[in-house]
Amino acid sequence: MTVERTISQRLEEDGYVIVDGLVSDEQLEILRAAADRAVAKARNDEWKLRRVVGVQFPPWGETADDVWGVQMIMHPDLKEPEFAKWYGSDKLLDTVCEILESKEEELQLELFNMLINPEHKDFALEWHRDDVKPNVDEKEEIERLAIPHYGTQWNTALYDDACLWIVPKSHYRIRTPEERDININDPLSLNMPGQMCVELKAGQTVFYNNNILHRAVYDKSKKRATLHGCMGTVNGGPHRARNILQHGVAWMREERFKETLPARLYPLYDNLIKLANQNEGKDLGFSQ
Ligand SMILES: O=C(O)CCC(=O)C(=O)O
Ligand SMILES: [Fe+2]
Repeated sequence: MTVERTISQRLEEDGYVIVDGLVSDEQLEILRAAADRAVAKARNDEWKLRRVVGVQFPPWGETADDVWGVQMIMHPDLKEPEFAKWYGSDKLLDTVCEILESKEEELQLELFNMLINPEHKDFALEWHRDDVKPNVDEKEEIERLAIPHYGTQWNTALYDDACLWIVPKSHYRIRTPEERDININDPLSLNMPGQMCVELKAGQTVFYNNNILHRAVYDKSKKRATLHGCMGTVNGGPHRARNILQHGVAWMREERFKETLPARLYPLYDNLIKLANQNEGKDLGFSQ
């Protein structure tokens, strides 16, 4: 008899896990409408916090011919409170607690963005791990991969999405010589050994370890609106602080942001503000 693995076991062992049912049919319609409005603002320059086509990592800068993501979708100036409502929804919070094996009072509100298809030009991200640069030596690679995350990251597709490619089970091990060579010398390769496309149906979520070897391919003709978020725990300390605070969370300190949140998120919000206060003025090594 085979024993079903839990979602946290699957995430731990495979580096990713696909979960159904975190968005109800009703929420899907509401979020799609909010996404359309937010995407229009990002494309027509009304919303400047966005990922710019041609640039893989932040800073993305102020000007854009085309965009592949809308940043900070809970920001009150975007005026789309449904995003925060869903970020604080029961099923999502229950699942995050299960994945992190944490009590809810230990969770911390973090980032919430949206990944979209470019309008004018296909775009692709190179093979990467979010928190380890390609050219590090084996010693540094193993050290960085061993740092616990104290958090989880996910993509929730509002439309069918086949943009993300991963190498399953690559999240804790150093790269093989072939992977390393592709990662450094041919990072847009479509032939990474063991690669797998993460195919999501509308409404499905993939939680993934962001140090898994991954890349993404964006087709301008295929509509994408995929919610891209993360939550951490208060045990993450400076490591988590570096990941989150480098994105600029000053706007989150404002009372008018807290007022848009569902009550279940208040303790998570307070944990984020505590983290920001504890790390104020510290050099967290954002430039790595
Ligand atoms: O588009 C995606 O699903 C992945 C994005 C990504 O890897 C990143 O932003 O670092
Ligand atoms: Fe990434």
